[in-house]
Amino acid sequence: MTRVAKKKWRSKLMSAEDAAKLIKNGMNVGVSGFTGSGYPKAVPVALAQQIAAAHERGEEFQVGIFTGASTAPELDGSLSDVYGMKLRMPYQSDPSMRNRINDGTTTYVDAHLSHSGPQVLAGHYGKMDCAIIELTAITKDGLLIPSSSVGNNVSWMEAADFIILEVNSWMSMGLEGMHDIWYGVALPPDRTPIPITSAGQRIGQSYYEIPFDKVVAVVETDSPDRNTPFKPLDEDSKKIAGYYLEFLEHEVSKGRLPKNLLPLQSGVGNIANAVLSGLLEGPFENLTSYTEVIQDGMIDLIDAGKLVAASATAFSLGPDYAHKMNDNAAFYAKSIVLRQQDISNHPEPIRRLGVLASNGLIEADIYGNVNSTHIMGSKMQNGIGGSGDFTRNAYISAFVTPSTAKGGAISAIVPMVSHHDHTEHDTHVIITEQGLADIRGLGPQQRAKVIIENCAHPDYKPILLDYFERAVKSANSQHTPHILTEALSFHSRFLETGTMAL
Ligand code: 0RQ
Repeated sequence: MTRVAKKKWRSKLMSAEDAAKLIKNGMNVGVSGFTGSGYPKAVPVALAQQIAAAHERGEEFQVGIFTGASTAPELDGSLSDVYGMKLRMPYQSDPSMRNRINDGTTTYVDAHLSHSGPQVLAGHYGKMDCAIIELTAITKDGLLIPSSSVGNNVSWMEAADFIILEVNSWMSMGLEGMHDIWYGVALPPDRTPIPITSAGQRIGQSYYEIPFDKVVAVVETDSPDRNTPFKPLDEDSKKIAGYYLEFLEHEVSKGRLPKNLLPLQSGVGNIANAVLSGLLEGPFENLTSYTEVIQDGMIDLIDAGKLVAASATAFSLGPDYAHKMNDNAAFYAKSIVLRQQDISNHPEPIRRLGVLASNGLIEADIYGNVNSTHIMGSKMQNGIGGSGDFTRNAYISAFVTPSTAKGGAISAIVPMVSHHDHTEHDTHVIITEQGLADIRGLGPQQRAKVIIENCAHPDYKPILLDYFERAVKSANSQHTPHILTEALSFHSRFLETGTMAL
C-alpha cells in the first residue's frame, strides 16, 4: 500500500531525478539525516549524478549541504565523491567527506548541534533554498510522519524556500507516535522556556506541519538506513565502562546521585556502547536517558526493563538492531521519544535534568582540556557534534578514551592539547583503560598529577611526569605550569618520527 495516502499529496509525486533537477548551482540545501538515520536516500544520489555530468561539461556546480549530523554514503559519500559541496555543516563522519574537508575542497563549519538550526534560521549562512526531508508516511489524514531521525528537519523546512519530501516505505509505520515535534522554539527575543521536566516527557505533536504549497516534489523510496555495526566489545572498552560504572556506584553510595542515577547521555562509539552494556549487568534500575542518539545498548536496556524512558533525536543502531526497531517500533515508542536536535541537545533541559554525560575524545591534556575533533591540531576527524552541548551543561561530564592510539604511537594524554573543544572547566572525569581521574574540585597542579597517574599509558607516564615537574620548576606561574617551547613537543615528535614516545 502506498505511503502517500492523502490524495492531494500524490499530485506532487516525482522521480528522484526530476526532483534533483530543481536544485541549482550555488544553492543551500538542508537535508534530513542524523548518524546514518533518516537521511534522504534517492535525491542526493541523483543530484550527485547531475553535478558529475555538469562538471564533465565544464560547468560549475556545487551546493551547500546542511544536515542534522553525520549521514551515510548515499549523501555525504556520493556528493563529496563528485566534489559537489562548497559548504558542509554541522557534523560528518564519512571518509570521502573528511577527505574533501581536509584537502580544502569543502568549507566545513563545525557547529554545536544545538546551535545549528537556530543559526541557519537567524541567517548566519545566508538563504536556505531547499530542504530535502525523509518521512515514514503521509497518512490518509494528511499527517507527515517523521522517519528515524528528527534532527534539524523542523528548522530546515521553516528556513527553506521549497521542500522536497522522500517518503520511505522501509520505515516502520510503528514509528508513528514516537516523535515529539514542538513548534514552540523561536529565536530571541521571542524564545519561551522549553517545558521539559523529565526525560520521557512529550510536549508537542507526533507529526510535522508544513505549508502544502512549499512542497515541490514527493519522491517514494524503499531503502534501509545504513548504520555501521558496532565493533565487538574489546577488553579496553570493557575496562573503561567498568571504571565508569564503579564511579557511578560510588557516587550513589555517597548520596551524591539517586539510586536510579540521573538521565544518561552517551556519546558516539564503541566505548559508549560498552558503558550501556555494562549497565545491563549493573545494579541500577529505572534508568532514564536524555541523549542525542538511541544506540544498540539502549535497546537491550529497554528490553531488560532497566531503561524506562529515553529521549534522543535519532537512532544510531547497528543493522540488526535497526531491523529489530522496525519490527517492534510501536512497542519501543512507549519508552523512546525522538525530538528536534535544538531540544534534545539544548542546554536548558540538559542542565535542568542534571544529565550524566559521557563522550569520547581524541586527546586530553594534563590539566583536563579536551580535543575531540582535530588530529595533530589540523586535520578534521568528525566534528564537535553534540559533545559541547552536553559536556558544557552536564551535571557530571566524563570523557572516555583508550590511553593510546595508532598502536601506541600516540598518547591520548598530552602536555597541551593541539586544539581545544572542551575546556578544563567542563571536564569532571577522564577515564582510560588505565583508570579514572576524578578531577572535580581540584586545582590545575592537582589535576595534572591525578590525570597522569590514573589515565596515562605506562609508556608515556614518565615523560609526562618529567614535563610536568620541569614545568613546575621553570614556569613563570605556579597556577598552570607550562614550558611553552615544549608544550606541543609530543605532537611535533610524532610528525617528525612517527611516534610520540622518546
Ligand atoms: O582512527 O578509525 O583510523 O582507527 O580516531 O577513535 O578510539 O575508535 O574512538 O570512535 O569513540 O572516536 C573523539 C573521534 C573518538 C569521537 C572521537 C583515531 C583512532 C581512530 C576513532 P581509525 P576511536 P571513537 C555526541 C557526542 C566528537 C563528537 C561527539 C568523536 C579514530 O568520539 O567524533 O563526541 N567525538 N559526539 O585511531 C590520532 C589521536 C587519536 C586518533 C583517536 N590522539 N591521534 N588519531 N584517534 N585518538 C553524539 C553525537 O554527536 C552524534
